[in-house]
Amino acid sequence: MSERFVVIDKNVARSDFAADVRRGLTAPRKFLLPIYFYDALGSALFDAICELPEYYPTRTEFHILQRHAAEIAALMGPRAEVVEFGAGSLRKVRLLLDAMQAPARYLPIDISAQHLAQSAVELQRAYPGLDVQPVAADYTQRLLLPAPLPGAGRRVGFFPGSTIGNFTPQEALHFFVLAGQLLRGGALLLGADLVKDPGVLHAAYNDAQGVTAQFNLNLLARANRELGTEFDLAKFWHSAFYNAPQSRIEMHLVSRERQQVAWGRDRFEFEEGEAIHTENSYKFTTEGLHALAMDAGFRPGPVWTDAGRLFSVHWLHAPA
Ligand code: AVJ
Repeated sequence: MSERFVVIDKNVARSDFAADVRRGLTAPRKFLLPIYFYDALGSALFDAICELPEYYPTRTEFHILQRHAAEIAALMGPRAEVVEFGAGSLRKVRLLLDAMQAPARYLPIDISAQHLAQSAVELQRAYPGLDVQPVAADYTQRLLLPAPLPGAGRRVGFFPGSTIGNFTPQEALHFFVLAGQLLRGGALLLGADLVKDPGVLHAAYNDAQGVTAQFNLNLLARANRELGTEFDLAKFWHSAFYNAPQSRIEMHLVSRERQQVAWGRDRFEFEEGEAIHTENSYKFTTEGLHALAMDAGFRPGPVWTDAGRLFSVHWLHAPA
């Protein structure tokens, strides 16, 4: 399968790194968007994060899915189609496909057609009988999916990894509204990281090997590579802390000194200690997550967690 088999959504938003960097670094409180973490190096660093002893979410979610795959597959029913939001978790969707009764189709949605084509080829090879139909689209915006196949069962959305934690509550609600429209009459299988001991959270985003710091600093390195900014990475440090009132980990890049960073003829000014906010990673309670989903018309179903209550996987019935 090559990229020409990817369905390209009409409105697939061209993300504009240069414009977003300019906007973020000229704002009164500087920020960069976490979507830009994931160039080739950033994606490799994220894969390394997932293997770290301190970073529990990936392996905990995997074990929850593994343990409850049969029950989840029963809820999905025969000939279901899986719509995955993002194309980054082939290992996780395989757990579902292996447990499902005659999965009809797999529709990964991702903004990167190239990334999609790659993972679709891999999955198609492993499941020759499965209809794999990648869709290049921005799932934070309204999009169109191919019509259900004749005789198909339920349409089930799959949004693992607690990627929903990168959204503000308002953006999360918006996501649920859009997903509800795509999954009408079906369901959403969602992974959400849980509120917990701040010490455990702190360790997960401040790993001893410094991989998370590299992942965060790669935003500046990427801007240097792709845009020609002149960030000196040694002059910024990785800061990650739990903001308890907002139930979120915040990541920042903090300037070690007063400095100017050149970008062509432009200069960005930093005070000593001034931060660029690079990510929020919201942590949820089951009640909080259900409240958001219900506001968008979803009806709560089973919730699965691990023994340590670190992570949760939710079955949410889509609006009829
Ligand atoms: C991919 C957004 C779920 O928030 O834990 C990992 C990204 N950032 N370490 C998360 C991330 C720092 C991750 N998500």
